[in-house]
Amino acid sequence: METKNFDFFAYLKRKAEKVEKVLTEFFPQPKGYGGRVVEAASYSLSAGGKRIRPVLCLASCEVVGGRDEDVLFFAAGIECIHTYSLIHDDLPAMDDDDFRRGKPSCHKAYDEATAILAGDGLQSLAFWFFTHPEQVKRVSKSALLKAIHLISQAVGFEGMVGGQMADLLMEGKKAGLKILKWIHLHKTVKLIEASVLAGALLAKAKKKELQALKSYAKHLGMAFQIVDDLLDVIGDEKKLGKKNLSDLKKQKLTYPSVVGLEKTRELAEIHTQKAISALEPFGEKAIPLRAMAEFVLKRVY
Ligand code: GRG
Repeated sequence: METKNFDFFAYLKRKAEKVEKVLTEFFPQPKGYGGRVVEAASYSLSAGGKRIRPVLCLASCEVVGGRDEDVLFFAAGIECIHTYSLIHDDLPAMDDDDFRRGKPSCHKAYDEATAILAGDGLQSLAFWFFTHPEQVKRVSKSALLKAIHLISQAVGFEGMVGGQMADLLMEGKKAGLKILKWIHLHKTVKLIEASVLAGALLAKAKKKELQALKSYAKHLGMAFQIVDDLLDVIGDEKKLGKKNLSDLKKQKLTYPSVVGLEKTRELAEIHTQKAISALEPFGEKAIPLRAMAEFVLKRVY
């Protein structure tokens, strides 16, 4: 399985555009006295994210023989959940970031209360997309229920929210690899895993296919988070110079702060390789998913 002749960026663009179309056409209008919150949500949603999770959902549907059209609304809902998590993560009570997706973060462009509500509204909107008649009519009801159940768990107390809580609790504290892995698995990996599994479930994947995709997604998610940690360090080095970096990174629990830069790079490569190996049963059909794993790693090389 080679990705040399595969234009991954064209693929990503093509798939992301399909999701974008649904998001744009079906996003609520900012009307009524509460229209400001819709504007704020729309501001963050259209601020230029890579759309990795919805595209993964489409790609895993495709690898087991499904069609994009059958999971587009579901994929749109996944992006709403992801964007809600970023809006809330940027709040002063959490990561306190002034910028997101290259633009002022939601609470900076609007205000904190509006940003909280925009995140809340996007989370509800996700379930509106998951259960939209256009989605319901295209797939088996039991598969759809399973996919919704899976996503709910992945982003709730036993997933992203739990991971975020642990991350906040560990701020400024010393912790080892075991805790770090747990945080990343819950905060980041579970939603990526659920995006992949949902796409496959909705396309009636077989048990063996789901197992392989679960392993792929888990390793891809780990590589994604480790690379994100590395990019943070690289970005901070550029901004601050190396000597102030150790002070800054004391606060944050990241792979480089726990295992060092060299081991972090090594782990990113190991997880990427494991993700790619998990795709073997799918042969050539898995080229887009393989290219996605390579893309994640390439962001730091
Ligand atoms: C607030 C409940 C709650 C959870 C927040 C998403 C999250 C959990 C925290 C974000 C912290 C962070 C930067 C984690 C690294 C992985 C990650 C989610 C990166 C951002 O995802 P991309 O690169 O972003 O897919 P775009 O903007 O392209 O969608």
